[in-house]
Amino acid sequence: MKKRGKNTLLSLLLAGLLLGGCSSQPGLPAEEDNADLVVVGFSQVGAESDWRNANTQSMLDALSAENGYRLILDDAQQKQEKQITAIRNFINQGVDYIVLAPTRETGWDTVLTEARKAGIPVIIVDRMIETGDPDLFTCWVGSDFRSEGDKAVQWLEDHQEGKELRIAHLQGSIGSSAQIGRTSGLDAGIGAHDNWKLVFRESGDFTQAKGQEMTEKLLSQEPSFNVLYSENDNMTYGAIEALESAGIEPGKDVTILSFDASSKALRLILDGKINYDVECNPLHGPRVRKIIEQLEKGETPLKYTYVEEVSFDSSNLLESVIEGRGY
Ligand code: GZL
Repeated sequence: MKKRGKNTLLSLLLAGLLLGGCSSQPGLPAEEDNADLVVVGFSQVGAESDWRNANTQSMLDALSAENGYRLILDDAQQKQEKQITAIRNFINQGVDYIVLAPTRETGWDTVLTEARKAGIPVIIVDRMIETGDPDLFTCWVGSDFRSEGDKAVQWLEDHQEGKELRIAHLQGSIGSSAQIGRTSGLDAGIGAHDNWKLVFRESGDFTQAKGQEMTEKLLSQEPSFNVLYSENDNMTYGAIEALESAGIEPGKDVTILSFDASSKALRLILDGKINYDVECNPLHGPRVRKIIEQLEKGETPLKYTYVEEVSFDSSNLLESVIEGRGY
């Protein structure tokens, strides 16, 4: 542990001595071997999607011991209360930095105030938090989710000109920035086109299983839809399962728009089963590492960093793009 953690390590060492032990007391935590590492507590949303797993791996690769870090990873299983507990544990452990990938936008002020009182910088990654006190976090790096939704709507305008669209909408985890932004883009599109009608809206919570379940519900309730707007690829995979089981050709009988643009989804574009996929880049590990390195040097990183993202359909997708994708 560096700086802040020394007090913690010192208190642990003293505790060991007072208990008749010495610095080699076997009961001392591994931290003794990590004296020079920057200790980072990372509260991750969960493992709900391929995107999330790629995001976790990117953080593990960037904040590795070889790179000078000890990363303490906590998987919140998509529950905010588990994230709040994890952050309090990081504070008690005296980590040097806290990285939070927030499940939802609201409900963070109390625990982030505790982190500030403990003098631990907080970096928000991926989704955004809603707070009246932006000083509760040092900086944020992630995506512009409204812009992602706008890209999908623009593609529909360009490729479905004048058609009567009956849109089924699979939302991500309700209250997450990704869901809020992508939904607001679609709502703006529907509001601007008299010939676009929303016929179904349910949350698939960004998982493949729930995406399939909600599409089965859609097929039973509103089979007249001709567009599926699915807020992440894993829900889209589940939806494709359900459509094909019902004898419906995804990408042909139903136009499918998806988000994340992971390799598996891009292959489905080449197979004609997904029509358009908006990239949401999960490889935040190097970006977070760069921010921490700036802070370690006493520099001030940008408060907000939006990552550059592109989109794909059959007109611009090459096999080479998929091969070099990394997730
Ligand atoms: C987006 C991220 C979303 C992805 C999903 O930045 O928060 O969460 O779109 C993931 O795949 O589950």
